[in-house]
Amino acid sequence: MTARPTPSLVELYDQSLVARRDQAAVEYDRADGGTGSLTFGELDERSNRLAQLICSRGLKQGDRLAFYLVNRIEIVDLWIACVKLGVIVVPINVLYKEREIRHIVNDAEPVAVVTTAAQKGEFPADVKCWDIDELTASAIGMPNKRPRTELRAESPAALVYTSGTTGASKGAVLTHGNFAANARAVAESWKITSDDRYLAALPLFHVHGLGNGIQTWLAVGCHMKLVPRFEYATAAALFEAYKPTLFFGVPTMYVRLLDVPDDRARGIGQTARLFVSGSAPLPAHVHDAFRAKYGQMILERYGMTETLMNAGNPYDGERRPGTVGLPFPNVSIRILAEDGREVGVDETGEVFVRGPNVCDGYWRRPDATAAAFVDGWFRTGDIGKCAADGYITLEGRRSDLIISGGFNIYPREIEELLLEQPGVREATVVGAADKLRGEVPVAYVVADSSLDVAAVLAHLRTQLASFKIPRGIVRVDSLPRTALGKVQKHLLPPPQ
Ligand code: MCA
Ligand code: AMP
Repeated sequence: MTARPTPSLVELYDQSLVARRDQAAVEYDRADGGTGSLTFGELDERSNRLAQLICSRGLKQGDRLAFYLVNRIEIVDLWIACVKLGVIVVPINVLYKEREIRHIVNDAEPVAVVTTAAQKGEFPADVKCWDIDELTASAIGMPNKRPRTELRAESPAALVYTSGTTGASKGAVLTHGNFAANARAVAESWKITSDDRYLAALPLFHVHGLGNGIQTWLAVGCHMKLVPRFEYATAAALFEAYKPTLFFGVPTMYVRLLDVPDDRARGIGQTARLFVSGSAPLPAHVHDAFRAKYGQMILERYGMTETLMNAGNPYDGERRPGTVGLPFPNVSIRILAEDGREVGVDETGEVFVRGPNVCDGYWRRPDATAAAFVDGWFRTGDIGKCAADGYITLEGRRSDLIISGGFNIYPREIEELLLEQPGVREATVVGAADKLRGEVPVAYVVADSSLDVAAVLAHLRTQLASFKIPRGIVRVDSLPRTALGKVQKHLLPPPQ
């Protein structure tokens, strides 16, 4: 399998859209409260019609089209239609507010952002929005004809915004080849076949849900149940009703699933085949508690927006809690010391990655792209070590990135907003440990006595996605700094 050349995504999807056209492909929640279902052939046809519509609106290969939507089947139609056209998809986190959206829209310059009529209000007035319901209704009248596009493994498929090891958010250019290579490696590593039933609860605007979930489903032609989002109050009932064999989640979801009563958890564990965790560290005690309750060892893996999947615990071998396992098929990993020397066994250094999964670089940012690669190896900014038997353990990051519920938070973005507030003289934001979300942001400020904390938080709520809002604003007399003026975040008092 590994020797096969990497195809474009259209070739990969045809193993399902064409070869399995009469098979049930997906079940989803309809707007009227009912359940919808489609075969692979119907998905092929819907995406052909939508592609014709997008084309008739003037988009051509290489143009960008963004979406800002909670999970729904039309994102799948849109994705496949854009893939067939060579149009580059720009997913936007649906929790983002106008300021965060504006940055992505200004940078990616999409022809339009596909959203709902209700959510249009989140957008700057000058951004062209297309209503997804109107788009879907108009597509019905278009011909069921595949667009003719010359696609190769190098053709860009998506621009996914992430901050890498530095501050401002940049678009990682992910190609057809990146997604296809990753889908094959995921399917091979986790033995995913057309017999599987995949429960898709991860948001489709991030590569965990979009890259691993959607691509692997379309590559192998298994069945998928797509839900708007992971709701822990109804999660157990959802598992019992659908009986998935396969579930991909972030650690917060697994912490939530520990609340399910033992007898129900045991039943869910018996019908499932594989639970995968990633996007943030899975605490070893959650791994152990999940095993005791569900009778299933969670498979933890390590990925990144820019590189899709890098490493994972083995399907058949030992799934070692606290580690991210071994490099994925065709992916090479090395760990380097500050001076560029390869470290020895169990020695800590920065993780570098190379392989067909690694993106081409950042959209219109040759400087950031050059800084991200060293001799052809992508620098992840993650700090880790490798045991004698090859298992990799992540120990931290070079940047002060905070990951909360699997969503990334860059302290600098919040710090800059805090410094604009009247009365704030200095500000820093750190990640405080949180049992459920892994980490949550907490701000420390040096401020005048006039500071109105409630007003500051209310202002931040208008500017930032909910997961970025500090859980507390701690007033301090001064921030601990090095002789060079850099804040020593580890010396701050713990939040109360
Ligand atoms: C949360 N909210 C959402 C979603 N998640 N809204 C729409 N879609 C979502 N997926 C909103 C809720 O409506 C609520 O809004 C607020 O966020 C908090 O929700 P709550 O249920 O209380 O939160 P939770 O119990 O902490 O659960 C959140 C979650 C969510 C379901 C675990 O954090 C999540 O979906 N995380 C996945 C992130 C992800 O896919 N990361 C992958 C990045 P309000 O506040 O307005 O009431 S890619 C990556 O990292 C690399 C490649 C890798 O390795 O995979
Ligand atoms: P993102 O840029 O949003 O894709 O986030 C990627 C980052 O998430 C990686 O660089 C890691 O720091 C972190 N990450 C992903 N998977 C894991 C994991 N299993 N354990 C620890 N950190 C992880």
